[in-house]
Amino acid sequence: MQTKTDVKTKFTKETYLYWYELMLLLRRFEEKTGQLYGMQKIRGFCHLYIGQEAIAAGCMTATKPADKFITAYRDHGLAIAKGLSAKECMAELYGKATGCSKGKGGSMHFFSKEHGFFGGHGIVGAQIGTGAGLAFAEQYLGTDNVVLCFFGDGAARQGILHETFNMAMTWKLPVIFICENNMYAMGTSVERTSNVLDIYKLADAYEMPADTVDGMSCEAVAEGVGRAVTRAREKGGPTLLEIKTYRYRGHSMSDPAKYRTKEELEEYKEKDPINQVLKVIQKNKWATEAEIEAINERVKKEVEDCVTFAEESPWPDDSELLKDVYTQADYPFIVD
Ligand SMILES: Cc1ncc(C[n+]2csc(CCOP(=O)(O)OP(=O)(O)O)c2C)c(N)n1
Ligand SMILES: [Mg+2]
Repeated sequence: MQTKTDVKTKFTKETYLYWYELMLLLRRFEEKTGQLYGMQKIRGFCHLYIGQEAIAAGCMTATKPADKFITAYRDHGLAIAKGLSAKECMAELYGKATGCSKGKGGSMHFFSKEHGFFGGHGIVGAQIGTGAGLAFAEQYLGTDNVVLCFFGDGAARQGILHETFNMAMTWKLPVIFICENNMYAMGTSVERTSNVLDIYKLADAYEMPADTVDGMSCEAVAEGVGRAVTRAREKGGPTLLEIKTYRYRGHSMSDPAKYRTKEELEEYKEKDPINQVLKVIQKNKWATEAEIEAINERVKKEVEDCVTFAEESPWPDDSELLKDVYTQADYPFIVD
């Protein structure tokens, strides 16, 4: 039998409770998103993060609010983790004026400069170069902020990765490249896209430090990303982390996911990060069943409230159509 000491970890009770509530919110928000998509309340491209939540939770523990995140189109989880409200995110999914991108971005283009969340990008791999650019800005301005630049296993096969790795290492930019390897790019498995199956090894050609991380474990993510963040903050330059994860749902809302087996999916669900974190809380008696129920109810209400908010919000005004398409940048650039 496992004793109380066996389940002690180096993370605190508060961290586990934070992870539990955050991941539950991400899960319930997206389950609701899936339902609303089926009801045609939400339209257009939409990719769910369900199964990958431990990456968002662990990365939050490893960073500070002034650090920046940038990711691809599977962006709901990282955006909410970074501090965007469920309300402004749901409103964005509805295309309403109160959305985080004023209803003009939709699922793939969540954005909040205020929260240091720089998208939400639909072009596979494009954010790898932009992420290094954000890190260049931090270095140029002399801050100790770092950038977490997320991309998928499919994006790792794009040429921009190599040009960016080369410059990021040359200039020792404060960027952590995080490849969320969920084993598939749409319906194409990693094995079918390259001879190099260990994506972290792509860093070798640039002498960039690299590691693999268990993406179903918040602890492993917080520790692995934490080491890379410390290196970047101390001017040691970039790191490539290959975080091994799994998406429970299809690539997008129209994917029946026939390219993988039920057994493979079940294998990952057994390692579900929300259940893992809940077990640690329960074994350590860090919350009573009533307290856990209160968290569950709080999350349920937050999701209900964000749907009401989105439903009741106005559509963007016609005058918004051509706004925010281009912007005048100050020379050389300002990131405030
Ligand atoms: C440049 C470009 N090529 C192709 C596409 C079409 N596309 C959209 S998602 C995707 C798969 C990317 O998979 P991965 O990087 O593993 O991310 P995941 O969806 O697994 O999170 C592709 C090929 C695109 N959006 N952009
Ligand atoms: Mg993938």
